[in-house]
Amino acid sequence: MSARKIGVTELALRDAHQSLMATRMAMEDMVDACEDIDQAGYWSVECWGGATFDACIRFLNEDPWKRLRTFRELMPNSRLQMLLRGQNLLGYRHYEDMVVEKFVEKSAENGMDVFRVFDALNDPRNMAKAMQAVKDVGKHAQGTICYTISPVHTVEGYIKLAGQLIDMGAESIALKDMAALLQPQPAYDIVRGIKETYGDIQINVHCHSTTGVTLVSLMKAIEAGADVVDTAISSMSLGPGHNPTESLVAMLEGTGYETGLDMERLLRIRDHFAEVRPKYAEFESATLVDTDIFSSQIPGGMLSNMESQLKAQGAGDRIREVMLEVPKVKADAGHPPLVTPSSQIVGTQAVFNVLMGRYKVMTGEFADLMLGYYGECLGERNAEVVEMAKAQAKKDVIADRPADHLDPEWGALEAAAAKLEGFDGSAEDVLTNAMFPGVAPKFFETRHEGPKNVSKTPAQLAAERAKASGDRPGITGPVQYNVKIAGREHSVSVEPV
Ligand code: PYR
Repeated sequence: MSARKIGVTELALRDAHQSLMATRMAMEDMVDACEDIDQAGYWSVECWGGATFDACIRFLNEDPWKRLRTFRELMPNSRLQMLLRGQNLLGYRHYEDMVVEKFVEKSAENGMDVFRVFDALNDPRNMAKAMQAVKDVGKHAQGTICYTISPVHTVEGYIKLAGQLIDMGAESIALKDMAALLQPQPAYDIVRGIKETYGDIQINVHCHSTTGVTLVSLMKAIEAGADVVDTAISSMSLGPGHNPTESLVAMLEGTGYETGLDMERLLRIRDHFAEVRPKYAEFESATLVDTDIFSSQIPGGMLSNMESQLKAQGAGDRIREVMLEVPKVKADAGHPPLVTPSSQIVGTQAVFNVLMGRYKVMTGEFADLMLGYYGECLGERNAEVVEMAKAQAKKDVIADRPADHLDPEWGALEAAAAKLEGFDGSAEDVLTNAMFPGVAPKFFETRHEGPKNVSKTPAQLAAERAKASGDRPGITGPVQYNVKIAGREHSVSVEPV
């Protein structure tokens, strides 16, 4: 009997560098790998969306729309895939429906094929418009289940959500595990349950690797019928990132499943990123494996955010207290999964609670979360905290779709962009400014200077570290040391690199 083909989505060009190196990878460090990626036989190549758009204009002086067009040109044979935050697009607030339609239309026009649409609260109403817009432009609409663990989240609940996404017209379902919480057995049960309930809908499984258990989860999901799994080439994998593509290929040998990926191409892609990754070392987290996440449920990116907020307040030593506060805040909010933007909203409120007393000061975003302005969570919200949110925000609770409270805004967004120096008159620029009004004006002004590469060679990093620690600069010849090993003196000479 021939092996069942398992599709693979390669993450190196988006989520891998978002998770490993704070989304800083410059386009020039990716282009040389594109031909091999295009020819390796992936089901899709995730290369856009999530935080990459923000990082392009905030840190890299790079036009994200141009990045997409370049990927399209360099990978003509591949399905290009993006992560879309439902009604939030690639920003952090809800946009009115016409803006959602424009964004999807322009993304498709610039080369996008597969839209993985998610909502941080798993509220289908926040995904419906984006999914419809994707279908309207004839592209692949992938509905997403964000996986979390809580007293209100069950296998049956996830299966029911899959049904709602299918009713919305999803061409495939993504099971998205952004915090590496998806253990092998629930991976099996959810995938099996969806297949048994709804027949042969395509299921894509996305796991991070931080807890160390999820390569096994991918195997169990495949045994349960998953069709496509997400991995990152080994030199861009593990830690807060994802499982290695080559390990998946090797794991499947002799199992009756195969990826059909071209190993020679994979090795070339691996070698390319093995050269690139060390240049971004200063952006990497030290975490390799962390099983505390099963209790704290704090994804890696969220932890580093909270650490920097605490440090800015001179309270860097209070991170443990904040980590204990996060699950309480999450429960008060009705157990939302922690993913952009709920992870930032819950994390920042946990920091405020620790520094100022529980809910003494609420962020506007947390009050909105408690009052329904981000949508509905599966769990009940803490009624006492809802009352505090009403009093602090001077707003009422809403129960209908949050975007229904927004007035048409495309005209105003066009007018706002038209006033900016460097605005190129395109709908793409209007969208860039709509999503990042605090960053886009400066980017439009400096765009003509071209992209910036913020990476550093290992030698540059070593020199900077030496300077910061007050080492003598300019050592050019060997340095002689006397070292004692097992009581005997040895003289060693160390050459600078
Ligand atoms: C993002 O929204 O950027 C994620 O990667 C979840």
